[in-house]
Amino acid sequence: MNTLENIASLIYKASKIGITYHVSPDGDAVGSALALLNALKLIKKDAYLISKDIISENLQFLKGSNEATGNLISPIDCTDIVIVLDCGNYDRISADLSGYKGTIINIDHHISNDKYGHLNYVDINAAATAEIVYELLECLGLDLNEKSTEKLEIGTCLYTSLVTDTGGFRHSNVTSRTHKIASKLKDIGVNNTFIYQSLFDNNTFEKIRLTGRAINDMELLFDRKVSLIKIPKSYAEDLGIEIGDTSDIISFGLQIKGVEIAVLIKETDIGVKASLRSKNDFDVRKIAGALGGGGHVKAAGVALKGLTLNEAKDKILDEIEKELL
Ligand SMILES: [Mn+2]
Repeated sequence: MNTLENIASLIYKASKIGITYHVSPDGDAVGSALALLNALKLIKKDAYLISKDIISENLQFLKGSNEATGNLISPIDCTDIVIVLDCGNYDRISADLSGYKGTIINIDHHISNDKYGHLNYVDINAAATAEIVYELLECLGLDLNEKSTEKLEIGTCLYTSLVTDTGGFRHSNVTSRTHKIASKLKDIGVNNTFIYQSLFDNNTFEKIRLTGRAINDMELLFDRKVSLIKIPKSYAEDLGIEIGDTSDIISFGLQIKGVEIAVLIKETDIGVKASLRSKNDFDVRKIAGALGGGGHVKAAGVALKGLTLNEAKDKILDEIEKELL
């Protein structure tokens, strides 16, 4: 049975537990994973992080983030369960599970989740995977009303997930549950200002200049309903940085009056990565899905391997045109 109670009892029976998330982990992936990691250690479980990725700098204030070295990419021997958080598809797991014979538990909130686990708990009404992790911690018997250093560290991870996956509590995925959990976390001393500043008021000058250059080249298409931002690798190279996370850059595309869909495409070593956001009813997951990607109704993405930026742009605009007509 795919219930949190069952997952909790499996966790209690297990001695060695691996935790992982989606590749290029965002705030929710990292916050959920580290909240669970710290909580499992607190209940004396031998838990560890499996990660092909290194955690981005603005998330390194979270306890346990240093465990993602990029070196441990498959489960260690005798791992009873691997818990995959915030990851909709097997191919996007930031771990190599090909030789793994144990139990895979998939905990997620993406509507496009493939249910690749032996146990799958997918709650598409959760604004962030951290909401599910919070409930799982309750099932594990952790008292999240109690103030302690450990609980504060766990709470900081969970709150970070909520803030990042809801755009600072502004997206339509926010429910009363989101606020209830945030409220409980605030009660145990979670510092929302510190978290916000660590996440967002922490950019390098070069990143802001990259943002400026990307915005400068933004195009408005389809009657000014669609904004498009293109980021060639050379932009970042000129500034001596990696392109990195671009979720803050795409949000500028959506801030324009009348724009319904924002598209951001960036050049990578293997092709192009595209992100899509929508303001109202337009389902960008459909666009990403048609091209082999996935995500949520208002936030989706797709990797377009082997394409140039212009080829990727044409493909995406073709799909958008089909849906707009
Ligand atoms: Mn998420």
